[in-house]
Amino acid sequence: MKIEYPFPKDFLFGAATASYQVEGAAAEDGRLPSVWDTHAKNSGLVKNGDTGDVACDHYHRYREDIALMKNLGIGAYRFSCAWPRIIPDGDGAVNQKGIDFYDRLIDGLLEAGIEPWMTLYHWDTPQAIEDKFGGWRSRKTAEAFGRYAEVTAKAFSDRVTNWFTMNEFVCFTNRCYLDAHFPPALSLSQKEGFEVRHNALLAHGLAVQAIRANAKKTPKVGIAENPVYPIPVIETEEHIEASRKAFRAINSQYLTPIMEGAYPAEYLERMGADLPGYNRDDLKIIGQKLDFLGLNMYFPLWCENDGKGGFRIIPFPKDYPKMHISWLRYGPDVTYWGTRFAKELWNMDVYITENGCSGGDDKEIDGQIKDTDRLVYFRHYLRNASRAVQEGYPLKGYFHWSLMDNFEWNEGFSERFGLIHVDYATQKRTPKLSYDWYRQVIKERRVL
Ligand code: GBH
Repeated sequence: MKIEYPFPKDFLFGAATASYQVEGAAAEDGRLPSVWDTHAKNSGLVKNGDTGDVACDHYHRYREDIALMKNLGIGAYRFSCAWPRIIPDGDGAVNQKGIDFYDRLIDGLLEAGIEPWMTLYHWDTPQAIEDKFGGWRSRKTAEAFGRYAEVTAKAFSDRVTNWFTMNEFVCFTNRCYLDAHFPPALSLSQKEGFEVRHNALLAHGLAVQAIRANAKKTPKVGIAENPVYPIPVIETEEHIEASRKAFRAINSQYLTPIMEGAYPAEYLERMGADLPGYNRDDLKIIGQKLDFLGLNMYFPLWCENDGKGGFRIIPFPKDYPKMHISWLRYGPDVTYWGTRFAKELWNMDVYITENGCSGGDDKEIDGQIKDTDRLVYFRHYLRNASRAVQEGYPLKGYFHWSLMDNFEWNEGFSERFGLIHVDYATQKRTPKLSYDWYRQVIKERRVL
């Protein structure tokens, strides 16, 4: 029997980027600094002092990038809109030139037959919002975000149908205000951490409302979240059930309240005396039913039944296989189990909004990077995505992270996640072997 890993005709293949990571043009056409501009310049936490000032210069080279997308054959491009371009000081005047850029980008995509899938927020909060309100420490930031969502919906919803409010809650809440890792790199108290997360969740909910209230065509609204993925060590009912339970429990700070409109009791208990007062009515806004669930999938945690009705996460052994970037453990089954648990727990349609890896990208033959490391990763994560579809789980699409090499946050330009190589000195784009592979996969609609 020949084993195939097919995808149906309506399965959406795409690729993703984010504003601060690719656009550059940081001080152009009225854009004011975001917290990431400030962090890159002043914190000392970004490798080699790299910044997103120029990045891939996508702001000017988007036409060339769209041509590369078209040649790749993707049906959709997931990109993010920069809040500091649209409302540079966060809650004041709208900057028409910022809107004009996304108008050009969206029109260019549509001309090329590529659907624009817009993320409203991929971590680039206007610096003014941090300065005026204390960023996500304040409810005012959530309100300002709601207004920003209204402005973007009014501007783009005649052509954009599919929206993501936020990208990866943990990366702009806990990582920023508790772990001193991303801007503003603070180590606040647990109590303040809860408030930060609550305001961020509320901002998501207000944005969902704003998009639905202002869209010119019926929109589809979701998030692009990066939950933790416990997956069963052995595919037996006892370990599957333990892993499903773990998936809901471990993600109780973000995904579970968004899906269920309530903070799970275990989470509130764990907060104990650190639990601040909060407005319970907000949970109705936070938990509005979404049209789909976007999940960024990179690595799983291996999980087993602990024999006492609970679960146990198994730490990674010392030499567990990983990709180039230190945290990226290899675990291709995550695309299957992430989809399956989202369906079983919450009955949601799923899009994989990010999946990919950085590579050494050090083998070049005849002018092309032969990224067989990325290729083996990609092939096996996609096979598991195909398995989910074939078993009837509602996985509707896949976006590869990333279309091209870009500014990898605190790692600067030292980690390359692209299907397309970018020479930052010349801005020359060169498709890697994995780009050719994905192109063929999309053409044949099966994993090759
Ligand atoms: C995504 O982040 C981002 O959306 C995207 O912008 C980024 O470029 C891409 O993936 C690649 O990183 O706690 O030490 O085990 C992924 C964010 C970073 C979240 C690693 C989990 C685990 C680090 N992930 N993090 S650790």
